[in-house]
Parts: sequence; structure tokens; C-alpha cells
Amino acid sequence: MQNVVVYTTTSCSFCRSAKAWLTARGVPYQEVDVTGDDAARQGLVERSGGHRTVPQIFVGGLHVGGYTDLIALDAAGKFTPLLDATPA
Ligand SMILES: N[C@@H](CCC(=O)N[C@@H](CS)C(=O)NCC(=O)O)C(=O)O
Repeated sequence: MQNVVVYTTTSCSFCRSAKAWLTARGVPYQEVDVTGDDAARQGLVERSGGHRTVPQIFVGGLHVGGYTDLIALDAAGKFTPLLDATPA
């Protein structure tokens, strides 16, 4: 299973939704809380290709996007294959 990383802030409802969604599906994830950390937030903007909202979700180092992107990816049947891909 690929490593899942979720960048969050504490007062973010979409972050809570993303974490709950992953937990409900038994997908372990690493949370990186960037609350109040301007440097970490800027690093996240760069790593995500300019996205300024949280959460930002990465699977095996690949940028998936936010919560709605995660749901759309799963609805398209592409989340599980990504998760199950052999780590590089
Ligand atoms: N469609 C996005 C919406 C994300 C979003 O609006 N996140 C809010 C927090 S819940 C945000 O980042 N607001 C700007 C900020 O906190 O700086 C998703 O599903 O992740």
C-alpha cells in the first residue's frame, strides 16, 4: 500500500472529512498539520502545484488534491489502484 499524506489545519472541515473518509476505509495516513506555519504552508503550495487550500492529499508522493478531488478519484475507480500500486 502506498503512503498517504494529508496536509491539514486544525479548523478545516474538509480536512476532517478527508481524514474520516480515509479512516472509514481503513486507509492509514500521515497527517501534517500546517496550522500557523507559513513556511510549511508555502512549501505545500509549491508541492501541490499552486493549491492554497487544505487539505492537500498525496498518495505515494503523487498529488491527488483536496477532499472533493479524493472523492471524485474514488468515484472514478482510480483511488484504490493508486493506493495499491507498488511503491517505487
Ligand atoms: N474543494 C476543496 C475545498 C477546501 C477548502 O475550501 N478548504 C478550506 C478550509 S476547510 C481552506 O483551505 N480555506 C483557506 C484557508 O484555510 O487558508 C476540498 O475539497 O478540499
